[in-house]
Amino acid sequence: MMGAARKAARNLVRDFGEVENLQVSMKGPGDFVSSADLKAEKTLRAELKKARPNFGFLLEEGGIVAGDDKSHRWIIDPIDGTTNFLHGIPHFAISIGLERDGEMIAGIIYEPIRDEMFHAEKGAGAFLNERRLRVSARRNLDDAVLATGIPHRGRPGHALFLKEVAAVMAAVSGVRRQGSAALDLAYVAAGRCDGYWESGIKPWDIAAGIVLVREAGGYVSDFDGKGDMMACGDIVAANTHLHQPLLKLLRDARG
Ligand code: LIP
Repeated sequence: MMGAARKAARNLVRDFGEVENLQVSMKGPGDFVSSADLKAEKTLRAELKKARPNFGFLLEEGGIVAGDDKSHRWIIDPIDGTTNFLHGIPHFAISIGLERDGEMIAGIIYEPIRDEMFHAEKGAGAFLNERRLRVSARRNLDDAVLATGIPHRGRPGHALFLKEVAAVMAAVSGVRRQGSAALDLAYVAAGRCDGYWESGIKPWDIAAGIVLVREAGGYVSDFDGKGDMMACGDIVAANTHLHQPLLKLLRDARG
């Protein structure tokens, strides 16, 4: 997984430097498909197929690709933070999750500009490069800095988000909208953010980050506190002390 990400990142970093020359085709309001995205996904798919020929894929651009091995599939976002990438904002990542029988068991999130490889495997811990990761130890929302995603033009949920962020910003030390769900989850695992929430998110945005947060000692759920994030597209991730208070704050705000 790490080798595939590093190989795809070589072209990605070059393309990032030439972002204005990228051929871009509109995939929907506020959402772009870049040639870099498609090239990266092609490299990732080829490398992972070499390593595990029978695994299936769920790809942001390529969709579902069934494998002979019905238990395992790769869940891939070749550029999480596509809008940042196309605007020349150096905050994006390659995200690869591995699912076994419906459960996420491994994930890597590679941020090539800073060369930060976040990785985790179920039962083996979470790491940033060689350093072991633990979620933050903050016990009170008052002291917390939380990450989130803000729905933009053409995305639903504007009114609901405004209720959520009104409640959260009145209760915490800071809210950050960084533009990459995968890196938001990696930052929770690394203790850089104390929590993260977002609605309307895609499985490939969060598949790897779910493993990272859990292996770093944090909690991940949907708004009901259950584990349905990949299906419903709602996610709340935080350290052990803040997950329940954040869930309650959001549930009360959403009514
Ligand atoms: C992005 C997510 C981000 C969300 C954006 C977009 P993409 O993924 O990582 O958190 O708010 O709307 O979905 O499209 O860059 O892979």
